[in-house]
Amino acid sequence: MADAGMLRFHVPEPEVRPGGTPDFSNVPIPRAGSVPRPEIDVDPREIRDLAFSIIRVLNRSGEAVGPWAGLLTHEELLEGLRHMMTLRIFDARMQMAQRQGKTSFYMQHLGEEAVACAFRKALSPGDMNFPTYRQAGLLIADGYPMVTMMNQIYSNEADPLKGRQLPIMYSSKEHGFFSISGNLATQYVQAVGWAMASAIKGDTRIAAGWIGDGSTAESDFHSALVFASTYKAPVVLNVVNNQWAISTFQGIARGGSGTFAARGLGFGIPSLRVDGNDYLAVYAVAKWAIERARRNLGPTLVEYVTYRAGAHSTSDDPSAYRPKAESDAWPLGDPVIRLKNHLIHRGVWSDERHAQAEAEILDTVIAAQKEAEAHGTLHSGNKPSMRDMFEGVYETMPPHLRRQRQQAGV
Ligand SMILES: Cc1ncc(C[n+]2csc(CCOP(=O)(O)OP(=O)(O)O)c2C)c(N)n1
Ligand SMILES: [Mg+2]
Repeated sequence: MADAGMLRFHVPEPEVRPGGTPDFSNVPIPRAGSVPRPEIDVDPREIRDLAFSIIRVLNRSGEAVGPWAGLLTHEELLEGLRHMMTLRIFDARMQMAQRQGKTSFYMQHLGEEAVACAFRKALSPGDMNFPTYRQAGLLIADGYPMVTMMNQIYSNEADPLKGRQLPIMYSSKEHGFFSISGNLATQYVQAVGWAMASAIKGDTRIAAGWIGDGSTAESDFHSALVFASTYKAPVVLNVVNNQWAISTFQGIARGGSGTFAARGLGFGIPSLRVDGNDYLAVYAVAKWAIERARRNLGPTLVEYVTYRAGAHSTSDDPSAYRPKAESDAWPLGDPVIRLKNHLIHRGVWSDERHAQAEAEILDTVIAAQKEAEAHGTLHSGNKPSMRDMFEGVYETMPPHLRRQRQQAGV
């Protein structure tokens, strides 16, 4: 008999809870090199499979294989490795600074370094990112000064944003890093709008929108896809699937669609999944998508399959919702170790040189930290003026703000 009677709805459940044994055996991982590389001007209907696969270049022996390999020189890869190592060490120092009370808040990128670092290398100067809080790699890989990032984190007198933004919500027009909005998914509509404006102006600059797996549940994600697909906006739509949205596993936002990339298919947007822990694969797919945008072939949706190895933020404790060793079981490994092994395999790197580079980078980060702390931290040193609170929003300050500023005596 049919199941009549009381209605039910379905709440997806993660496979494993804290105390359980991590298990990713249900995550299909295609062989490196096995996914074809379509022509840039391919008809999106011919590559629907790519929304359900994972493009990978680095295999388990550290070799770069398949049609997406071969785009970067040794020097470029060594630079990429240095960017990821810098971001990781920067994160470790700032995480510690938060524990020491020098800032109220910090967010790490542990395990996800390849995504933003490699993407940045595929962009051209003038292109604009609309990032979330987990893409500081875009700045590091573009040579943005670490001292300036730290000044922002400390909200000190040299903070270019004058203490008006949450720590880690950087902003740099020159480095193609649009001011971060804490309201997730707004980045998507803004990126599509900026891209359309660039086209309306007859410019050559493209935009990149950034979103996490969890935030794809926001309606802004879907609205952005409507506009991007209808108007063929010159934009790359990045979904960073790091498996978690704070304590919520990715199965909730993904629902029944199979993959996040598959969300793009209903809009006719070419949608690719890529190994987010593979610097070479991320770069190759980013290059492909960016070239499509630049050649007026429209938007591309890219899902980066990765894993958030650290806590969501300094306010989070992942042991409350996932097994402690889950990140060790993640089948796509660690992006820094994988690129390191590849470079060793190519004969241009070694464990000794890696250890030496780590020590050098740590020295550089500590020197930047000293310089930033000389300008002050959360509880020490000079602060931005209270007057700054009233500036920078309106071209002409409205009377009610002028009154408040007078009342504050600044
Ligand atoms: C619109 C909106 N809703 C809720 C939040 C609160 N919030 C901050 S981070 C976060 C989780 C986001 O997860 P995901 O999109 O997967 O990004 P990740 O942190 O994993 O990079 C939530 C719900 C927010 N900042 N904005
Ligand atoms: Mg996430």
